Amino acid sequence: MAELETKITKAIVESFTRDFLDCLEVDVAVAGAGPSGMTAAYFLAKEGIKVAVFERNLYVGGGMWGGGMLFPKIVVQEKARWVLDGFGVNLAKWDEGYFVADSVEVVSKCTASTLDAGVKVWVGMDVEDLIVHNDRAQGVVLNWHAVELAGMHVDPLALKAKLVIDATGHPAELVRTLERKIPGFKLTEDATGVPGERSMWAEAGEKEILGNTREVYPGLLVTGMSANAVFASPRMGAIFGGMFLSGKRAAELALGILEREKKGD
Ligand code: 48F
Repeated sequence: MAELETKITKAIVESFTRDFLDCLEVDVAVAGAGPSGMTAAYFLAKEGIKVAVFERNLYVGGGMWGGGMLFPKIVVQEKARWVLDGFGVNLAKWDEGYFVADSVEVVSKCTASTLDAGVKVWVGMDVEDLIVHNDRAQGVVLNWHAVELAGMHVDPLALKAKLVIDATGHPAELVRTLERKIPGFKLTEDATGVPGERSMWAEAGEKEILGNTREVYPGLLVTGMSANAVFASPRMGAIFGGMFLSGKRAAELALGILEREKKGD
């Protein structure tokens, strides 16, 4: 009696538990499944790095679905084209140096490539804090987004990561959490806190984002709009090349750090 029902339940609970336990120790934990976080995860996994992405929504893609003002189109510039080509996205030439893609296709193919590269993506989970020991990020603190929304008092769970990437977009949530919790937290010598992104200037925002993609605290890197928010660079609106290139840059930086730590430097 009721055998199929319990079989389904067992399949879900056991496979979830197995996968979650497998993620208790990862090389890199990424908060946010928008373009920058997914791209960072993709390039890391391609190098054999164990990566898990945590996304609070029940769907991935961040700000890509809505293109610009709900017109579901993604604009990228020539220098970022190779990333989308790598995901197998069809790009239509728009003007000299600019291309347009369908946002549903970009999200779907970017996600498929990332999963195929071996990244584990968790949805419905908030990264609500970091594990910080001895002035270094050591992992992420997780709770169900539904719990956060309901305002229920439920303690989180946590998992260990050698590096964490804040790809939470415009709010730069992980960096702001550190700012709130670590007395004297400073991004740079001359900065007193997290200033937030500046008003729109597409060209400057796209130009500055790669330099802003950095390790901002031992063990914590920023990518995408989070990088521009923490270094007071402009937002750029619905052009996405910088997001993909910033994700790639974050992956390169993370690889370098992991490599140095492995050698014991
Ligand atoms: O916002 P989002 O797409 O960030 P991004 O990768 O790309 C920005 C562009 O979409 C666009 C733009 C283009 O020029 O400016 O806005 O920088 O993706 C961020 C994802 O992180 C999730 C959020 O739901 C979104 O899907 N997120 C935010 N905070 C958390 C989180 C958190 N604390 N835990 C888990 N997920």
